[in-house]
Amino acid sequence: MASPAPRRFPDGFLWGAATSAYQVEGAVATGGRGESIWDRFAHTEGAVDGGGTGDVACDHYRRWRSDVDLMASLGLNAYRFSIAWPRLFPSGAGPVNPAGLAHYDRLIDALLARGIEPVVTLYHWDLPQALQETGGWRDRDTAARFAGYARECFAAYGDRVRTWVTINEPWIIGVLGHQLGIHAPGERDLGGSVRAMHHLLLAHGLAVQALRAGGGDGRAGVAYSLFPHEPASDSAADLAATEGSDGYVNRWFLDPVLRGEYPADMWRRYESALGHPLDWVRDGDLETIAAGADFIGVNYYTTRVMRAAPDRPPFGWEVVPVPDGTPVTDAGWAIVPSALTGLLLRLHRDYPRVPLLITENGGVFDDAPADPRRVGFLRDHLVAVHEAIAAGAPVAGYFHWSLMDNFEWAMGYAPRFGLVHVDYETQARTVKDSGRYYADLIRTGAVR
Ligand code: IFM
Repeated sequence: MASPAPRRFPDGFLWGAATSAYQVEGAVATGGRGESIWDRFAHTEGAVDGGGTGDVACDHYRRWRSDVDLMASLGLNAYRFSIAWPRLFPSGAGPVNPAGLAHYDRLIDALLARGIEPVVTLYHWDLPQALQETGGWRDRDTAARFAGYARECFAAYGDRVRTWVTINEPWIIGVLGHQLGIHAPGERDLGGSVRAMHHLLLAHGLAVQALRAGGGDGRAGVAYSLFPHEPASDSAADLAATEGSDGYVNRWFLDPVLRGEYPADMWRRYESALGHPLDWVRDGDLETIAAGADFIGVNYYTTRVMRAAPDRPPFGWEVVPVPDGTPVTDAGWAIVPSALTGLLLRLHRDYPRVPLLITENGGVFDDAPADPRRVGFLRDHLVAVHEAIAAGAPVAGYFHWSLMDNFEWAMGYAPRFGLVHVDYETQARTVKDSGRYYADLIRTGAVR
């Protein structure tokens, strides 16, 4: 059978892979780094499967030179990584720590020297613990602190970094960290979570204002964890549950940044679940949040199939378990590449003219170095991205999650997401078949 015709991606497409500081850096007590909420949380008994912490992780803080060589050998033209806020501001505020500043300075220069564009995330969950002690994201002042930290990054690196992701996955931070307590800071309070999520969006807006005030040509966006939704049936109740959950997961974050308003249906739902107004939202906040975004960062992993569950708090709906026989990753997440096409086209329709960047996409597959399932996952998702581009969606790049196996938060080190295998005993890196497949694809600029 003839192989399918190559689907070519636009010139200038960013072919990248992503990581985040706490998941790969290790060296948590080196170079004057302060404690983060993830250090504190991971060291809490029972918080992380297998008792893992980010103390060593992939030792990327020390091995960054050879890791940049590895990226170059794969032909990546972009690398998305995050700056650890507690490396720059060990106690959240005060003078910047020169050793922390110098570390990312060298990394950025090394990337650029290899023709790899640095795409820098400012907040990928490692809040300085000192700021948690003054209320963390529940405290409005944390948004102002974030803006100060962002300003410092723009001043130090803005001559070389063009693309900034302000906040990674505000919904996950709110839900897992503040509502369900399974991520740092381990809080369980619905109101606290809604409040924290508002301050995260405010932090984004303040950072965008700071970036614009600096006068450079940098662009900024939020990386959202977006879940396409489907109803379990055509019943009115399941359709309402699906629309409601889409408000909870997706629209609550997209609408304020891109339209300057919270979705009214979800606002009512939160007020009724909490029994009081969302009085932490102050006059002028939405104007700040709607300072906007130069792109939408799309983190896509799987879908949510929803059904009504009237007795289920807080909103009377639930996610339907993945049916037997559905293709899943080793984390049990359904593999649905076509939903990525739909998601990109929906974003293009609902928030027109905003460029889209796939800031994360990947799956847990334990096989290595031969990992045919990840090769298939990568191919099928890139075909899905190509279909969206062909239908008019302005997708500017794709970042695979992840460059290498790393610390998967509360799930510890067992789930492996990498294009590159990491032996955590020796820190040896081995490129998986998926890494080689991705390198070939980048070389040709096309997927078959
Ligand atoms: O590892 C995480 C990443 O930190 C944020 N997005 C989802 C990934 C996989 O769970």
